[in-house]
Amino acid sequence: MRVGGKLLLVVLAVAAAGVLIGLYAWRLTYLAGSPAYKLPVKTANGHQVVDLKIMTVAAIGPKLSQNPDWVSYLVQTPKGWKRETVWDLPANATINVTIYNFDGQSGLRNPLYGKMVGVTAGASGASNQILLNGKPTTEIDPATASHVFAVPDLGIDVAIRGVDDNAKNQCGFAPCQMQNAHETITFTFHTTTPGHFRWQCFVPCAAGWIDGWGGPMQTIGYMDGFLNVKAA
Ligand SMILES: [Cu+2]
Repeated sequence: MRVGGKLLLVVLAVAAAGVLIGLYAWRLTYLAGSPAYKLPVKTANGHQVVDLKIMTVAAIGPKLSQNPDWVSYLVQTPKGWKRETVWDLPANATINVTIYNFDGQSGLRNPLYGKMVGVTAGASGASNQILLNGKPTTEIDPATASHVFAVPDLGIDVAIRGVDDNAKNQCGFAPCQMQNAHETITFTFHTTTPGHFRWQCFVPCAAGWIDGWGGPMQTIGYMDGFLNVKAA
């Protein structure tokens, strides 16, 4: 074969590999594990507001996943709690978040993630704070963390305190009921420009996986997702 022919083959092989890798990454980030859920938008004084209610559970259970023992996030929709972690949100909007956490305490490896960053607490509007069961909180003991809701590109980090080991009436698997032991976390953040922003948990909470980072920690639809911030 002439040199030119060999070169052409190499170029084609590299291009094909690039396309396959691109498709794999696209599938992983846009499709795998979770369809996108478009949150209902309200308008208050000409400003767009979204109420985002989410739940974190120790085990998703057999009704909502083929991996019933995987740890997971869920979102509240008009059709009930869904294992969907890709959320469509409007740009330049206020997002009021409520997290009901039914899972126990795993602990953070990096204590820095125990601090609340990039969010405000309730009506007071105090920055870098959340309300933990109604109480303004700037950080939690990293050892008590159950999960983290972090959006690195938006500078957001919220540590979610876990349910005490001795709490009564703990939830077995999702969807959990409000009478089950839980912690309630509320906070507000703002979207600005449109974009596709990754969010994820930073507590190595995947029980049974190497260092707690496999399975649900790296699969969209469990401990990771995306905010699709879209122009109105
Ligand atoms: Cu987690």
